[in-house]
Amino acid sequence: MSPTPKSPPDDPALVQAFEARIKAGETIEPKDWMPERYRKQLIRMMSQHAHSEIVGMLPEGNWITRAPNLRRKMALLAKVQDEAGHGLYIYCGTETLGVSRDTLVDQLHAGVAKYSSIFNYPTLSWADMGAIGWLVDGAAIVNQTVLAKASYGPYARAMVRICKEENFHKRQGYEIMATLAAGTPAQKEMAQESLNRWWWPSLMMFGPSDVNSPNSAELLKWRVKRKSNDDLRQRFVNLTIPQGQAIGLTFPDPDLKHNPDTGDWESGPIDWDEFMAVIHGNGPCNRERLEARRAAHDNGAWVRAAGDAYAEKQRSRSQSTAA
Ligand code: FAQ
Repeated sequence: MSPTPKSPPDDPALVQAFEARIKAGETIEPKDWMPERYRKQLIRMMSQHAHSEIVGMLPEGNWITRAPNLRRKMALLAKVQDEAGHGLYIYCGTETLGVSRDTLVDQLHAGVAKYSSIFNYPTLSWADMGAIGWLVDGAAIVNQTVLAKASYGPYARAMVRICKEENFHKRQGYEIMATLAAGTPAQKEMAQESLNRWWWPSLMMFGPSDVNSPNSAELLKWRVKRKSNDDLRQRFVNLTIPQGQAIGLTFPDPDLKHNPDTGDWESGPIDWDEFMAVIHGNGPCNRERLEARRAAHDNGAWVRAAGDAYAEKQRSRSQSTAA
């Protein structure tokens, strides 16, 4: 096999002009010149994000048929559909960088693309629908509100709309948790047990600590990221602890303490070995998630074939009317 051709090095004058635009707070659009490395970093990050939205449908989709009443079922169904929409916006945004959605989806199915660690944990109880909405969507909002100011226009614009929808998701989840926490002792216990399982993985969603985050420096320099992983994690902790306390739940962190000088809630150590295992394919549900995605793709082959046949029919019809 011949080696992949290397892109020519970027012209330093163009790089300088590009960085001046970033510094001036301008937005970069698909047809603008950009360094090859900027394009590659965006494809990496945006495609992982899109895959996360799509794989993220699985843990909650698992509970649609078991929702406790019609109102909950409708809300959960709508939420899971929203996540599919988010995946599609972000795949479209990634396509503006010159890579097709098919290529990205193939990378996911081949196990070479990452998606968020959080979706490799199982959903064991109804309370997990509350914990995911409250914590996972809550963490996504903290991260994505900042990405709505990212230097790449299509990504930033997708985030604005996505964040609006994530806000509903978060409230939907928090309401489930609040209802369970105010219910019978067994319901409250279900909510607490779910918080215990989801708390630490939610903190891991923000990525490795800043000292171990190889991509951050470049992404911060090019204003794709506007805040570091640790800063965003801290913001999420500060916002979330009072919300849990307000509904009478406790956090599974014996070292958690409020620092009156900084105003921060300080957490105990995160288990980075667990995080590494999960992002390298060895979390509790990695294999199951990928198998489910591959099966969904295979089972949808007839829909894609029907879409192609329809498009072909439309094309030949418009050609014959034009002739
Ligand atoms: N999981 O150098 P860094 C959602 C990887 S959407 C897996 O710090 P970076 C909505 C990272 O890719 C959730 N891998 O990386 C929803 C890199 O590996 P690579 C998704 C992770 O890019 C709710 C390596 O570790 N959101 O939840 C994770 O600067 C409910 C080194 O890390 C986004 O994707 C992780 N948690 O910062 C849907 C937001 N963390 O690529 C359904 C956009 C790190 O070099 C239901 N992404 N890695 O092989 C980002 O903001 C960033 O990419 C970070 C990582 C912050 C995730």
